[in-house]
Amino acid sequence: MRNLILILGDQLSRDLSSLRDFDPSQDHILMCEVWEEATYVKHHKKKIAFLFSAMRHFAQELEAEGLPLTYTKLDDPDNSGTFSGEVERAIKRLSPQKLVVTFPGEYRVLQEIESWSTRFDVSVDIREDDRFFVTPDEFADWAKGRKSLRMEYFYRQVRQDHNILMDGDKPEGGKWNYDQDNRKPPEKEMDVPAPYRGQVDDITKDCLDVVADRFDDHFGDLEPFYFAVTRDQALYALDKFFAERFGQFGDYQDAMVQGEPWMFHSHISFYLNCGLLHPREVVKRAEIAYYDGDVPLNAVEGFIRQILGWREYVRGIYWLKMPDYAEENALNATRDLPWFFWTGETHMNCLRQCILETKQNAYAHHIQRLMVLGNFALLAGLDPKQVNEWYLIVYADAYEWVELPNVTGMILYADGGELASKPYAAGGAYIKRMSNYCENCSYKVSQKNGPKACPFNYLYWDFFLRNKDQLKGNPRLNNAYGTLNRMKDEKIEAIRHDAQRFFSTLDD
Ligand code: FAD
Ligand code: DLZ
Ligand code: SF4
Repeated sequence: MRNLILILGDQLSRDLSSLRDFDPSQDHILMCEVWEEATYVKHHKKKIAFLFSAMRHFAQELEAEGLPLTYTKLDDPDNSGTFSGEVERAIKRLSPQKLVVTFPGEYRVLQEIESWSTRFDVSVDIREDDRFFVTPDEFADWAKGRKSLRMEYFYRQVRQDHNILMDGDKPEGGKWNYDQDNRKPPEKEMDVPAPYRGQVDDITKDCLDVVADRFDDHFGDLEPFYFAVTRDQALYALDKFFAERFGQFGDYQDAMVQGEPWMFHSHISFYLNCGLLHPREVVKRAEIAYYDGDVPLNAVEGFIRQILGWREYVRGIYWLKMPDYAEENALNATRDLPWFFWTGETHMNCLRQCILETKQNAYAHHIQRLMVLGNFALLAGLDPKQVNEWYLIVYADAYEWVELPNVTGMILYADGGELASKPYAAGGAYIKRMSNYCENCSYKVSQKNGPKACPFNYLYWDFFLRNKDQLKGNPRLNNAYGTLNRMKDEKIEAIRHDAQRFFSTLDD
């Protein structure tokens, strides 16, 4: 046999680089559900069911095309439980000349793959994952010699290089970034369209049964299950976004409404990240919708910035900085993750809503992840390792390449400012402006101190006090430290006292 092609669970694309020269007469595909991948962190039940079902559907499509394939299910009696074990079994059985795999999404998996040529005495061909616009080497070239690696400059470069949303050599509309127009607070009454709801077929039903049986102790609600699990379904979900939500995506990108977990977001990260949708096609279609006059510029620019900018940028940072990036803890944060991150049992209504929605859907939209959950993790000084593990577990779109920079860099400032120019810290006023959570909270957002005050209000200042030595030199924090310097001693004492009281209840 010529090539054995290993397709990982987040590589479910027919035009994957490892499949490009596939010859059914001499090549063979291997896909496997393995215990180690499902448990190295205890992924949300819905995430496992989603990925197993998407993998099984993809394998079925390849087989229907006549491609020879071995698929190991989780409960196959001979399943070794690891990628290495399954590759070894397949090599023994098929004696391939070469093992081919597309570059994986996690450093941990890359290391494992790189060990196979010596372990199994086989040549291993690791191919570029060209589903991304920018390769890790191209990102490293861009980063070389730069004092700071800001997303905005990277994004402009990629737009130019790929001629996306450009008017000649100028950005469409004259500005690179319409972020200022992406911050409308929610209206009192909002008509949010219903999200995509897929049907559970027999394949998905089997996966739900496996997860219910084997992963009962994992976090999250398994049912109702409604994710797309095939490319056709994912394309339909994308169409639905373009038709029903895209027009308002720009305005309400940062808005949060109690009982509306999906808002005007696209809900395609799960599909992009596992390969059912391709970033290039999504960006192209968004651009066409704008030039057809279907959506305003602030919507299309905001959407494309997330995919072409942030998504590519965090992947670049990940591969540039690993493995050290996973160990970063610039602010020496050591507090344990409070138990309510798993139960939602807190009186802070914003946190409760975001955690319970995460539990139900394996999804929360960006501003919930960043400005509610992330903001709390930052202000409370939670241990980066534990926070990273939580985010990797709970979201169906989470793989380390995208999760780690968002957590370590964007929310925790644990990389000391390599990704974000200042910590994304905010008091309760921000959450009040951008949501209606405060209306149903037992804390008072207008109160700054005391047992009834919104904890974000005093935790905000306590954070800057606690981290003064590391942060005071940052020019973007001059206002915050200026205010602190002018603060009366009694006020500082009250902040510290409230924070201590709050933390003592957390530590209980
Ligand atoms: P939309 O709001 O509709 O955005 C469109 C697409 O842009 C997304 O599908 C996603 O592919 C991309 N995107 C947007 N923001 C980012 C970003 N910051 N980084 C990378 N891609 C982005 N995204 C993940 O895909 N996996 C993760 O594990 C993940 N962890 C996150 C952790 C934290 C702390 C934060 C603040 C953000 C995280 N994100 C992650 C980014 C973002 O929150 C999600 O991509 C987004 O909420 C997915 O929902 P959506 O598809 O409706 O996105
Ligand atoms: C996330 C995940 C899970 C839960 N299970 C599997 C699996 O059984 N088999 C598989 O091939 N991939 C799985 N994945 C996705 C992998 O963790 C992912 O491919 C690697 O982390 C590389 O990004
Ligand atoms: Fe959250 Fe504070 Fe508002 Fe309560 S008052 S919902 S804790 S921001």
